[in-house]
Amino acid sequence: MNGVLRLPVEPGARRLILLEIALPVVLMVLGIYAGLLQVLFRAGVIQAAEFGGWEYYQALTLHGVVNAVVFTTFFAVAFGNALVPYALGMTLPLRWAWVSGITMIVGTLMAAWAILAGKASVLYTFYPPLMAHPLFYIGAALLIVGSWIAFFNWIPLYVRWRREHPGEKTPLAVVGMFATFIVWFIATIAVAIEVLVLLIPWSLGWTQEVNVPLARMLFWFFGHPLVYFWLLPAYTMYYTMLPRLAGGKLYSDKVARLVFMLLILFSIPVGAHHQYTEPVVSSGSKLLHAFLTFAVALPSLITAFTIAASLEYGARQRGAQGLFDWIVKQPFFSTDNWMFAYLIAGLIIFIMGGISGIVNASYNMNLVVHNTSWIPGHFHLTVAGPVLLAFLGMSLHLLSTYSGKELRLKRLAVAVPYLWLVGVFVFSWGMMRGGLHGEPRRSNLGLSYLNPDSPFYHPEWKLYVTVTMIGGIIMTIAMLAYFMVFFTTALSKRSQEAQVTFPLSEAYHDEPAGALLNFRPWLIAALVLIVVAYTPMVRDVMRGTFSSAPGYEPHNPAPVNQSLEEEIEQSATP
Ligand code: HAS
Repeated sequence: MNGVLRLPVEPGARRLILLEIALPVVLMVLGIYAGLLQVLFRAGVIQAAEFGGWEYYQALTLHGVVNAVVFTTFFAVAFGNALVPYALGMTLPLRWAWVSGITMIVGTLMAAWAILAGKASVLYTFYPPLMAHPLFYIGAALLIVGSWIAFFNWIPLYVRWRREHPGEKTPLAVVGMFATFIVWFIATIAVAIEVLVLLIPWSLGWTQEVNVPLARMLFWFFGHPLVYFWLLPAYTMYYTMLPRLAGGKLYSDKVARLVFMLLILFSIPVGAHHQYTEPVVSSGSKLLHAFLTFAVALPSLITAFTIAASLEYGARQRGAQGLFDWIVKQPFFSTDNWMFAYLIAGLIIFIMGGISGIVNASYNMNLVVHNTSWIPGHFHLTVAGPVLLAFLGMSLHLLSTYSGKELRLKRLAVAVPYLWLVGVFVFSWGMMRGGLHGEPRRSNLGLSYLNPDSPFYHPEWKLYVTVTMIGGIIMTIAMLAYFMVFFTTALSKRSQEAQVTFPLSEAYHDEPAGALLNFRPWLIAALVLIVVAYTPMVRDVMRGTFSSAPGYEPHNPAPVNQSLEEEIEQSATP
């Protein structure tokens, strides 16, 4: 792209970033295959016994962990390792960057072994009393620690940049990536406590039981900000790159900074909206978290208008007239500008993802949809919408620039996001309609819902599970096309020197940003809000009367630890 700064890449940084992109893409081949099995099973095309040697929950765990946790975390670190030094005009300190990358890889391999060996079929939420092999938890902890090291490695760069550029605004790309990792760091402290204090000692047999409500509260303290950790790198691309790809400028740099700060403020204190149906959480806590959930939707609503204004400005620069001409004048199918397709398709999907999120957040409506297939419908319109497509697009950009290889099969590359868009809309329609008719989110009794022998036999869901399957097949085809583009490019000959370059946008006008220039007040306000929102939750959990449970494996229904059952039997014996 013309006028975009191109910088040479050190060989160490080049190898690291390519590794951090390629490893999760390779694992994703398994993750996508496991997703295809789910839709075929729901529609009754295959039975659970036909999961290619995997057990149902094992395949579902693989699908969620690889696609939603491993791919996203590696991507965010690789993207930050490339973007933060580039935007600051500095080079990445390599020693700690490698320590971070190796820690993440070792952790991922440990967790992958546990899942593939059938010793960690606990899904990506790893709720106790489902129990996994200790290596699964240790691997997850290492993945997190590795990502922290990457973040800590950028901080000295930023501090030096501030010293050398007094009075200048921090580049917006750096604000976006720091917001991502501030949210991630705070959120992962809770899950680190859950894993280190509750789950690892329990899975090693050092403790006999685990406090389930406490573990769930700690998980959701992490689990909701996790979704903004996924979303924020995509927002960084929308604000800092999409306006330029659309031929225009960012409509308001100040509003972009406000959005990032609001996401630091509101992303965390909302975990109870995943626990509306849990009796241990008081209605007061649920109400407070519900209000805060509506607050966290605000930065996304602001984003919708700011990005639309930037797109309109770009199209008018290229001659769009009248009220709606700017919509059709976007470079939807440009092969020179192929990343635009990934970002715009994700945004279109997110309109429906956002609406379904507001439904979930509303207590009364949540009671209708909770634990039904509506919820996977919602999250495929969010994490598998704007997030996945932005990450896929950027992974191709990083692959191409860091390897010095021209992107291959460009037309196919542009088709991928639109094919995915069609697939995910069809899939989510099936899942969400099915959910409204009571189709469960995840349950396995060995037989599909369309099998008359299944205790879950529901012929009226046939339409929904069939539509879901069609959507899932289209999504799989889109991913096969992506893998073709990725691997064909990776295996092609180098055509130029490796370089780092991003199409960073200019702002429409230079606005004073005041309190938005400094992270500190927002960070302090976020910590205060967390204390306000979580003090009553901790009190609720501590007051709960039924708190501990022995371990359980879904495909091995006898509790791993028999003590509670024995206790119940003994107390029943006269
Ligand atoms: Fe969510 C459950 C509420 C956003 C992911 N969510 C989940 C789960 C996941 C997930 C994975 O309140 C399941 C967890 C599990 O396993 O149990 N969610 C919300 C709300 C939002 C929201 C209020 N979710 C996300 C995002 C995710 C994500 C983002 C991933 C990245 N979610 C919930 C709730 C639950 C939940 C409850 C629990 C449900 C239950 O009972 O279990 C909001 O942040 C959404 C705000 C978004 C908007 C949309 C703005 C639109 C934009 C596009 C503009 C388009 C343009 C294009 C400009 C308001 C920015 C123009 C087009 C042209 C052609 C020019």
